[in-house]
Amino acid sequence: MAVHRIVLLFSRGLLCLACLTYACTSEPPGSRSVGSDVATTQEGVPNGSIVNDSGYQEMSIDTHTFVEIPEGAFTMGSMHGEFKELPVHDVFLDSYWIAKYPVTVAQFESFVEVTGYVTDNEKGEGCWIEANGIIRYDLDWRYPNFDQGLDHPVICVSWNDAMAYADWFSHRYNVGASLPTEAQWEKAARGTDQRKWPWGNEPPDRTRANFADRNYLMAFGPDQRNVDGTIDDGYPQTSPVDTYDRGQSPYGVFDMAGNTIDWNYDWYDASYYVRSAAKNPIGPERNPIRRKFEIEGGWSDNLQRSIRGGAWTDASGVLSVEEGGHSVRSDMRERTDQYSSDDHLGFRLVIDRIDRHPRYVPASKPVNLETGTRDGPKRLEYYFDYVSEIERQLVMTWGGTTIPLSIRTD
Ligand SMILES: [Ca+2]
Ligand SMILES: [Ca+2]
Repeated sequence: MAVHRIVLLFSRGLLCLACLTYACTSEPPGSRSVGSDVATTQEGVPNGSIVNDSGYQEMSIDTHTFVEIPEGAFTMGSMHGEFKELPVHDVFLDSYWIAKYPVTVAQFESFVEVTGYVTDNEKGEGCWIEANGIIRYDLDWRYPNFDQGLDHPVICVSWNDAMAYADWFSHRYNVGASLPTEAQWEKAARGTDQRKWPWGNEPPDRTRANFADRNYLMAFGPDQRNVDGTIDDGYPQTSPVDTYDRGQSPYGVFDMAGNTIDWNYDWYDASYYVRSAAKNPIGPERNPIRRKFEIEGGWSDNLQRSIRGGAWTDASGVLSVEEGGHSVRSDMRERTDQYSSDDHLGFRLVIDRIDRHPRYVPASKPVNLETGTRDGPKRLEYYFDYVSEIERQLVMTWGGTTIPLSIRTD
């Protein structure tokens, strides 16, 4: 039995525990109870933690490193992006610990070796391969159409897969791990001063982030995502998670801009900021909109989850609306069906004390909304047209005009 480094606690001054082996996993997944073997310093800081170069507490759980984001308010959303980033609003968050890096190929491989876990991709959902603009059913996280080092972020994993990893991690180390809420993610990325990118307001350069740069352009040619061919960030696809030292967030968190876009916990709702809770928001209870897919007939649950931070396939974020939401700006919001997998979509963990919504499992697996290629078939075109219609109406509503939605929201 392997011995692991000391674990953990929940918040400075709160409960803490030294957990040395696999054997301390008797609590159910997601448990917030960590026992009474408190292992803190006089100040309540967990033993084994350090102060990182940015001045924030950092602790290790096995191969995972977490940074403490102190409690307090920050300003979420932006005036320089798309309408779904509005309104700009203040949010108060309790302290939480967010992973310093995305989950790597090596870490996911360990999880699969121990559990035998099979991803949604491998169960038949396939993985979206951006360069080809197509779902591939013969590729998975082990080989997503290009070589990845073990220290690269794992990709071709769904939201369900990411939550399964979080459950396993929670059980194994007796902590309450999950995916970050949108608010937790955004605060960890941009801090409290409304900066556009984790490092500040200077546009991304070769030392800050991995995005669609000259290498991407040479490998795949121009596409609709505004490739910046003047910058060489060193990578046409994913990069090691600790590559961009100068791209760290104010808290010392890596890869919040680019490399892989991160799954967030929240159901995606373009208008959520209008009604978001002021403290510890966790997203809508359910995605409020059910969509009608005439081609399939009947109704399908909307299973879109929020994704944040942009990827190696995305624009630098210097542009605003023209980038279509696909950029590495820290306030950018995007979404993907929780069953789908992409070759530029990964995840990182968070540890907190916030109760989340009950896990939702659809009664029957809805149609795969993104089956097909970028140019067809018809179903995919219809899907994107439909989302655009929703968003256009929201803009008009916010502009002071009440527009009856043509969508049903039963
Ligand atoms: Ca790149
Ligand atoms: Ca990222």
